[in-house]
Amino acid sequence: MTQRRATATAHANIALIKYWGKRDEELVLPYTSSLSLTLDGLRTVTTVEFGDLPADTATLDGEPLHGTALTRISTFLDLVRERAGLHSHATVTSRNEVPTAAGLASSASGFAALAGAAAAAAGLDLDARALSRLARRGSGSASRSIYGGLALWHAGHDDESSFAEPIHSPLDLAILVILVDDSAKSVSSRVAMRSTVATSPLFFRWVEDSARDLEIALRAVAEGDLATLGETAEANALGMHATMRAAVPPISYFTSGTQEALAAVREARAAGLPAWATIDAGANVKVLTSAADAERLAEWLRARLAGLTISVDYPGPGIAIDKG
Ligand code: 2P0
Repeated sequence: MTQRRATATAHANIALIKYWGKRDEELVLPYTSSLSLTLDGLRTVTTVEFGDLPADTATLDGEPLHGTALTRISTFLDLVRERAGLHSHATVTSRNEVPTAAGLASSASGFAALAGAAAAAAGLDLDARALSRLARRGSGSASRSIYGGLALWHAGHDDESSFAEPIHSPLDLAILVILVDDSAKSVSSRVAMRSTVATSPLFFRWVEDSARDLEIALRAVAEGDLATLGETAEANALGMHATMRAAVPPISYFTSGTQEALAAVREARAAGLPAWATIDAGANVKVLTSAADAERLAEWLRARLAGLTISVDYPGPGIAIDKG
């Protein structure tokens, strides 16, 4: 058969209102809608080439993938093959480019880039919404990395209604990453989410709070109200981590470094700097601020948290696809 090949580049995103918990594991339908900022810092570049091959193969940063990691890619490629009526296997070559924020390895940029490259290589002509829905099947947060800047992932109720879309705002935002720990996380977010939904008595209370948080955050985004956005984002993230601590057995991604960084962010705020923390499935602390204050805040935090690497990231672009 003729070989079909495409390359896609997608950037990581940080959720300000979080996704945590699936209503449907197969379709990756979340309990909550989420709001994120795509960053320029970390990007994944992925090439997919379908050809006359005995099996799918994949490399990440030059290392061949095996086991669960390869199976997850192959299962995702099956969705693309099914839609394109294609029966051939693929070679997937992927690299993570991390110029600034180490420790931010991201399944969001990874599956967004894989979705874009695989769909284009298979000859599927998908618009951004269809691509967001497809990327969601690989990893929920990848649905948001199709877009640059702020993106809202509507939880929806089925495959069709669960997609992300771009959100416009007068705010010029920035995110600082306080690198507390760059080792791999102890529990994958997929496993941790499942356990939180199944066992945490706080989970459904957080789902309710999250709907209200999203409303407040969207209004703040539209009105250019950074303080309200920041306060809401910080409360939403801390609430998400509280649901995990109440799971059986408890899950905590926080380390003493996380607590120290959180305290420093509170102190920066008390000193009059715009700074609000958010934390994902790991120990690192991300700090929402304005683009105008980002460098000054980074200097302040570096002085307060001597020894920790702090990088500054600005909003990044949506997915770029190169057919050929
Ligand atoms: C988020 N996280 O909204 C949340 C906050 C981590 C904490 O999305 O199982 O890798 O592949 O759909 O997208 C990480 O979860 O999970 C995540 P799957 P994903 O950014």
